Amino acid sequence: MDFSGQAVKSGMVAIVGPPNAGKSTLMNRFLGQKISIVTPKPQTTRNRIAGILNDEQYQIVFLDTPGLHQSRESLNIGMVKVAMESLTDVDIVLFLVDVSLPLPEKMKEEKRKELTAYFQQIKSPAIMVLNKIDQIDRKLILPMIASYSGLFPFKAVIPVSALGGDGVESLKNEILAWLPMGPRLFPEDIPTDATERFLCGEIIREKVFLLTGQEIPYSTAVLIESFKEDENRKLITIHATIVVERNSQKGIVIGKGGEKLKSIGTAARKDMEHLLGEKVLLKLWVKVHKDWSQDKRFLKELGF
Ligand SMILES: Nc1nc2c(ncn2[C@@H]2O[C@H](COP(=O)(O)OP(=O)(O)OP(=O)(O)O)[C@@H](O)[C@H]2O)c(=O)[nH]1
Ligand SMILES: [Mg+2]
Repeated sequence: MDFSGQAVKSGMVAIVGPPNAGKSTLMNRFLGQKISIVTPKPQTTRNRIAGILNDEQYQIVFLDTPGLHQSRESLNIGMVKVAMESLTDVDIVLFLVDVSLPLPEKMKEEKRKELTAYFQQIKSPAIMVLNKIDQIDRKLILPMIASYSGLFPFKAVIPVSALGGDGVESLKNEILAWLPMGPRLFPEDIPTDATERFLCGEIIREKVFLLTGQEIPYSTAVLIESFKEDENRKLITIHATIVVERNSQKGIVIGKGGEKLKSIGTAARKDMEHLLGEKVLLKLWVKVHKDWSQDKRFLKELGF
């Protein structure tokens, strides 16, 4: 089907909010496929990633963003900047919070101020999304809606479970009610603006988040060194480097007898094969780039 040129409901919808609120889970749920990586640890997402939902009547370009938080670290400052920019230059803002955490009136003064300061930066119609309602007693939902409605003129406050799917259809209808008419911003057959290379790097990062502890996930970056498909696209060979900040971290990522690196590689390869629909040969290296997260040039390479 060719929808090109036709005016439909079309626009950019930023998904913003504190780390770990479920932003990436929500985007994947809308798309019905995994584009963004998801882990139980905060600050998983580092870049802005578009997920594009097409229908005859609309094209919604969701923008998954890094979690909003306060930090003095160069990498984190870069991540928050990406998210803050998404509060302004979009058609709709979805501000996501985790309802299993304290309500605004129960938050520490400092936290509440931080939250409301983010709201003040919003320049587009905004919808407050109360996520993880599967985690709380249903009776608490109405008072919660009242509580968040009082903080900012949200167009709507919608309770959802990004994980289970509850409320997500209502949220989509609310988005469509506020989306302007216009041409599609992307061809209708691509689910994301991210390259396969980038997504494969993210998959490796996800496995490092899931399979290592303490500071390792936050001290890790992934570089895809080469990405080659053979002629018939029967096999894709990917060479990647896991970059850490210190020698001791390199040892942890590799593990005893290389076991840890092997399990990261196996888990990543499976997801890559699912994403690419082909067999993947994945070769991983671990390299120390001392204090890379403070190195402006390296951060630029990573998109900051
Ligand atoms: N119970 C429950 N868990 C959820 C829900 N949505 C997300 N989660 C979980 O919350 C954790 C964080 O989810 P993410 O989607 O990575 O959160 P995020 O906001 O993208 O996090 P950052 O990228 O780190 O800012 C994961 O363990 C998810 O499975 C939900 O509706 N209910
Ligand atoms: Mg995320």
